[in-house]
Amino acid sequence: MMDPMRRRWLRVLMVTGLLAGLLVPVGAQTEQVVEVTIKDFAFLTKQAPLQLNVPTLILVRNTDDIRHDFGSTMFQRTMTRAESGGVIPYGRGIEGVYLDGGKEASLRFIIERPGRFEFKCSIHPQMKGELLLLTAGTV
Ligand SMILES: [Cu+2]
Repeated sequence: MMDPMRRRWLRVLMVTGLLAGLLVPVGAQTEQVVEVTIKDFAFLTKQAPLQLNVPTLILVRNTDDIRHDFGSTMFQRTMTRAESGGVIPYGRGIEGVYLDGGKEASLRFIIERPGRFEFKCSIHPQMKGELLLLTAGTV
């Protein structure tokens, strides 16, 4: 038989553990991933609405034969880690990444402020897209 004092402590520990689990923000452990495919001079996106203050990874895949660019003014005010063709710029003020035909690139950052997340290809001005952000009302 377990003495009541000890049982009570176990219970306290269990509850504390559960609470700790709940209090850890999801964003501290996971990344929200957005896949963007470039095909026939267009951006195709697959995503759930992006949450603010959660690490975000955008994976861009260029399936065309020619060079494109994935750029957004969002990166200019956000610390961003980009990776494309072995080049890994990091910091604020990154405009975007260039992708040669058949290549992939990734961008990691945290969206800290609400607003529209629009992106474009600077080489082909008709190529534009937008990512959905959760608005304050839906959080
Ligand atoms: Cu382009």
